Amino acid sequence: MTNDELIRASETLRANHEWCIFTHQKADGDALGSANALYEAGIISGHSVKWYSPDGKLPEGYAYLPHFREHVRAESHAFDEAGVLYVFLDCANEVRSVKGFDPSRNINAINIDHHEDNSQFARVNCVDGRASSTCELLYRILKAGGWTLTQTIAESLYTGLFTDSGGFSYSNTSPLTHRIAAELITLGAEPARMTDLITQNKSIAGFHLWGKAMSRVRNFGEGETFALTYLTLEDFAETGADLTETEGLPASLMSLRGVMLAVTLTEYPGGKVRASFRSRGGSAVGAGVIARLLGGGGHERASGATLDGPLEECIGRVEALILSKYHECLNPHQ
Ligand SMILES: [Mn+2]
Repeated sequence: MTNDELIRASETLRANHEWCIFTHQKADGDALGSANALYEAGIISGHSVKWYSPDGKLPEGYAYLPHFREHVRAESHAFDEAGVLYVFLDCANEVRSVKGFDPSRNINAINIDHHEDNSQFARVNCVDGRASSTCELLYRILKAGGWTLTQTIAESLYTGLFTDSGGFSYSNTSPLTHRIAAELITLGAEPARMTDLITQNKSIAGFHLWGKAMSRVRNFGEGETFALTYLTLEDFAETGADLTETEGLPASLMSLRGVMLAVTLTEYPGGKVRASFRSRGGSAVGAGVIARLLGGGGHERASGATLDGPLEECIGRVEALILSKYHECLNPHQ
């Protein structure tokens, strides 16, 4: 990502008075952090800002973000308002967000993202697959363009840096990630307070839901170890937890000793099953590869795919796919 590209993104934002921000389905800390940071930056510099996503409910733990309550649910959008800039944050493609965006229409849109498999769907694409998070990239855009950075903006950006890098622990954590974190701390994003806000806020229902998933984790595979767990609609009904409370669960499976790849399957209302994959560096089978084979996508070590149920069938299918891909990697010439 060159400085010219960062400036171009900043100028695109500056040149448009009205912004419509879009985040992806099942928004995470990075999507929410970047949306809130940009929302705040827009408001204080006199822009008119709206924020849409397909989510009916956002993870309540992030309610400390300044514009959390301004989020509007939208199934689809016309994308035809004159003078409006459509801003996609943390979306690898337009399908992950509100429906109705047609890349062939040359819509006035900017795509700010850090997924390696981003489809470059907007008129202006500011995509850096090496950035730890969309928040890291957004910080660089705002900084390059000389935007005012407040404590509130710093806390929003810190949220995405922290969550997408696993608390500065994943392989996407670079010296730049730490340098930006340091600048955000200087602006008032206090690490201990932020860690409390981000991680120490599970609901008791969510805790019980995690307990169900944890109690069912099982290992499979030989030579290399894989882990799998699942959650049913019944689990949500019994615990009173909602779908937002699974955030962080797929990553937590990687704390199992020796596990190279882990999958969490979650039953959704309506019959779909969401598969979330995490893998360790050096794993013969990467999370990204498996998700793409199932029609999904994401990062090399953190990815997901939406499958057609029933759940039981998905469990068998995913397990078989991981094992066959693993054997293929071991014996590439067969
Ligand atoms: Mn992200």
